Amino acid sequence: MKLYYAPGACSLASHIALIESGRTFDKVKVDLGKHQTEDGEDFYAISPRGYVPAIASDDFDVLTENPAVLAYVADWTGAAPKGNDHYRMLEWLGFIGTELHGGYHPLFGKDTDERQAKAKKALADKYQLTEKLMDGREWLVGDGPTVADNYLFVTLLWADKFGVELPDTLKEYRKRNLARDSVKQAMAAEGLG
Ligand SMILES: N[C@@H](CCC(=O)N[C@@H](CS)C(=O)NCC(=O)O)C(=O)O
Repeated sequence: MKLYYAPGACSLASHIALIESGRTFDKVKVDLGKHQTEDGEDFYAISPRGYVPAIASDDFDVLTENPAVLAYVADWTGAAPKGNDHYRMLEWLGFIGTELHGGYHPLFGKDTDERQAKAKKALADKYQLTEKLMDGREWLVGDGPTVADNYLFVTLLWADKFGVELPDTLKEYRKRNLARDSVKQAMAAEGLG
């Protein structure tokens, strides 16, 4: 079982979940600029999509796309939401992937100042919506963290990095996540401070 990741990228959400699963796994760092693994392999030859997260396991030569990878690993943690909560989790994964993660693309790459300012404002609005949808709850689904929280949390690290305005409740939520053992371990393993 292998996780292809880049430090601080969205693959951190899967990394956290893998630690929680208690399973043994190898991690392979990918240079996203060169699309090359740390062993010098062409990452496109491993995963034609060329992005992380990607997982190789007994079940899949390669499995990609955050919602699929996260739902797959969630099943290993023994704490994956069941019944209606399962669909709530998928709903959140869709929202985080498209509305939040997707909103960062102008900030990740080179873009004009104007477009980047517009992206930050749009993201700030989406985080206001996130706060409203959370409706005062500590976690996105049920009583504890799920893979959807891992993914939202990673985007909140990016919010900090790029100066996206956040509601206070999400700053608290980010702190709550930073206090989780699995989050601390994954961040330390990725060399994040
Ligand atoms: N649609 C993919 C997007 C994943 C993605 O954007 N990964 C970024 C890191 S957060 C990446 O690997 N970018 C490098 C690239 O696209 O070449 C998913 O949801 O998993």
